[in-house]
Amino acid sequence: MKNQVALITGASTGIGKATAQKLALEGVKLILLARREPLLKTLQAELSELTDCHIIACDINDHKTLLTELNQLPENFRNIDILINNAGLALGLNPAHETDWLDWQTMINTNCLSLAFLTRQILPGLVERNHGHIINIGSIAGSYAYKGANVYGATKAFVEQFSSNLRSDLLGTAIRVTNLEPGMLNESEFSLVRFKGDESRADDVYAGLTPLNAEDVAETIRWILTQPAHVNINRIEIMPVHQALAGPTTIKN
Ligand code: 8X3
Repeated sequence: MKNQVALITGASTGIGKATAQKLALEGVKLILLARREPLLKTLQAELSELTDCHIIACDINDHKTLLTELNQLPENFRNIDILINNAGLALGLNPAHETDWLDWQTMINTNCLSLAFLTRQILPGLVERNHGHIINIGSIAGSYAYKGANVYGATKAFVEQFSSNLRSDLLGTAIRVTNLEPGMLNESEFSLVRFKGDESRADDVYAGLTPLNAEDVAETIRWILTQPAHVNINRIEIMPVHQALAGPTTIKN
């Protein structure tokens, strides 16, 4: 992987940050994309001792700015080899009829529309060079229903099917596509974002159990990327031991 170029979205915290740290150790050149510039700058300063690091401080839903940034990438970052579509979020855990429509819109925009938009921009270069790997960060929520996951789970089902369909379209090329589906994960702002900054509700999610760490997922990404060139890992589902599939739920009156 040394000297390959990886673009990581949602790079300032959680899985994105841990993956950047992991790939920097392998000598991968990094383009780190996230909204919060100060966090990106701190990470850039840390990783620049190990590899070349370019930051893009922009909201992934601002497609115009994103396009401008991609069009003016420095020369040594232009040929992207690895795209890690990690930016995404869950908002709320209310039943569908009590949710905020804007939350649904934000999740669909970020998790589906912007992931597809960025992928569409990067794909032609990968195909032209007949080389590369796209790793989409899906979720167990894309495969299994749970109460309150409504649109969040549906966006991750989109990511799963999009990944499979990309594989079909890219058949005949050397490009690899993987959908990585983590379960419950701490050390990210996932629950804090889901509960809109309510720290005690977010902490409560992890009380009394050991969730995955961002490092666990980053190590899985490193493993996926380092498989022999003829091997495509289609999907990986990864959960903490303390989480399992609950099965159908019933309620009695
Ligand atoms: C998030 C996984 O289990 O918290 O993508 O819904 S879970």
